[in-house]
Amino acid sequence: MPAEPEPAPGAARVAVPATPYAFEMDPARTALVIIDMQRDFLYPGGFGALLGNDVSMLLKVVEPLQAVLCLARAAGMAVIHTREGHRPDLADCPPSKLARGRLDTPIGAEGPNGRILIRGEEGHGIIEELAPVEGEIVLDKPGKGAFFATDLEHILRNAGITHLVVTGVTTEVCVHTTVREANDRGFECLVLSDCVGSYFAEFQEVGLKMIAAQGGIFGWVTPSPEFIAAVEPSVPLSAVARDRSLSS
Ligand code: TIU
Repeated sequence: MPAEPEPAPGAARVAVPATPYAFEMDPARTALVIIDMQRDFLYPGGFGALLGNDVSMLLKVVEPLQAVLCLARAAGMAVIHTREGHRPDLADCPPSKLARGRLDTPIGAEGPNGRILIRGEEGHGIIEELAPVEGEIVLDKPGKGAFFATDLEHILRNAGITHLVVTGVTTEVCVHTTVREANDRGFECLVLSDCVGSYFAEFQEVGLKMIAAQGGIFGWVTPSPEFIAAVEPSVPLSAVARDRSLSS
């Protein structure tokens, strides 16, 4: 069995209280992954709404996720934003996905926020509240999982990332698919329960249970205040001072 990699010199090991037991992570080897916080899923007229969903269900994750993003930046964690979407010519969209749902306004059709789920369109963009900043990775993905047909695994391995804190939408679709893909590749995943959202209350509840059941079959689950309280002490004082001066 290869030995677990040692934490980088001076880096703190953090134990986040979680289900089914504490999630131990080193912020220097952990990435915050924010899945598909795009207008197409959160705003009226986008892909999520066209599928018949109540998009307001997802808005509740924005505020807790902003606090987590702020902390991850201060703690020096890698931040990865994903976007589900396709090339304007739809060459990367399987016919099965195009046909699914028998939509009047399918992927690629003109909607109120531009062409549905097409890269470069307004609706495809990440919402302002969680806009990526310089140095953060923005990963375009054609599927539900963030590892399928992307260079995510290569990026994570090159950066020495072993642990993922997974957030975004939707819990039982793109979040679940990504956590399952990550788990099979050996990444340890913590899902923040109030920072992932579903259009269906029952899927949210059961989706989270499925991750942490059976001793953590795919990963760990905890609410964001537990994560923030555990990671905050490892934030360098210089970053705290900078954040205070920015917010005053
Ligand atoms: N429809 C639905 O719940 N989700 C998606 O289509 N994509 C993501 O979850 N991002």
